[in-house]
Amino acid sequence: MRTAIITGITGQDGSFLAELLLEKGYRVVGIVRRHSTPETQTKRIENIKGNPNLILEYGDLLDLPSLLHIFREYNPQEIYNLAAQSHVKVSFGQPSFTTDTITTGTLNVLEAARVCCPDARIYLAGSSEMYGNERDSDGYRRETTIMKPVSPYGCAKVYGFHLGRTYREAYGMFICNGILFNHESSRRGLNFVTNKIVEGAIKISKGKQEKLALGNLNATRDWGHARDYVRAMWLMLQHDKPDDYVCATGESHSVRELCHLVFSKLGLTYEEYVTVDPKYYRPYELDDLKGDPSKAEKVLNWYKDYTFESMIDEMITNMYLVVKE
Ligand code: NAP
Ligand code: G4F
Repeated sequence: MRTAIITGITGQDGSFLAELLLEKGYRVVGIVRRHSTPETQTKRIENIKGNPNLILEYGDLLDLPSLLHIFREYNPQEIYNLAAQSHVKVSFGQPSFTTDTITTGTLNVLEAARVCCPDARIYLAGSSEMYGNERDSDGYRRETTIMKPVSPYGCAKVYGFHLGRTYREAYGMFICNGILFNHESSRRGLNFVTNKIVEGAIKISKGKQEKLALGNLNATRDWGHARDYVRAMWLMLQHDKPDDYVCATGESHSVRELCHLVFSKLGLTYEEYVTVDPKYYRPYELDDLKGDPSKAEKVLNWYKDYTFESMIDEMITNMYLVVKE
């Protein structure tokens, strides 16, 4: 039985990845940090918590001894480092914590692996936020596009990316950087724009909320489904050579288009309900994002089950059940 360790298992991606690996017959060890409300912390993995092949261990990316103990005890074949303070706007308000979890956190994971399980294959969660507003002349970002981030979060992710590349070359470790564009689902935190719009529109349609305040409506993003993107993480670690890959849909939509789509599916006109509040603006915005996933499709045979619209449909259906009449 292969063993995989997941940091960030209680997050959106960690929960989908754990499901995928359990289905594939792995023993999954999830690292969970200490919370004062453990009863709500594991909400996203409730459906798999009874699985005998799932083990949860307390640990924190900023606590190197905790990683050393867990890596030594379980001697994993694969490690997926997904833990992070992952909210871009929050990273302007909490730049130190964000930077520490992503930079020192990644360093700790790589060092713990180098000491305890140097042959483990490692996935590092890079982000399209690393590019900032740089893009190729055709508007797409690829593995070769310059990185010039515009947020503390993006800057820290660039460090993690280069650290992964450096450990791969310096120590011959099997390390892959995923450069993932935005990916969403019903498990997305409600302070990210997709689920915030879906929840707001449904509450308005049920008479529970009057208005929805958002920030920049003109920004565009390349939005895919998290279930498709965790499959790409796994595929990267199954390939015979470690490398870096962009995961994206190749399509982008503005926040305004997203509002139109969600509200119109509920029979509403978004202009009547959406207001703009500058408190949701970022000090420095990444205006538009579109990625070219050709390399992952060609080399890893990565495919996507969801379209933008089928993902939004699923999010609306699931949220509709959660928001009480
Ligand atoms: P998420 O839902 O915010 O989950 C983050 C996870 O990290 C949570 O489990 C959180 O634990 C954990 N965590 C935070 N700080 C930690 C620490 N110091 N030690 C241990 N665990 C810690 O994020 P996600 O959307 O699943 O994203 C997964 C990874 O992919 C992140 O690194 C993110 O930056 C990156 N990424 C995401 C996207 C996207 O569109 N989703 C795109 C590109 C890259 P709690 O549950 O206890 O808070
Ligand atoms: O949903 P968002 O907060 O996601 P963002 O900033 O693109 O970051 C996500 O994707 C990255 C990959 O590119 C990940 F690395 C990162 O961890 C995270 O998962 O914002 C999307 C867009 C932005 O342009 C933002 O300015 O929506 C705009 N927006 C407009 N109104 C809003 C709001 N964003 C949020 N969160 N809340 C609003 O009210």
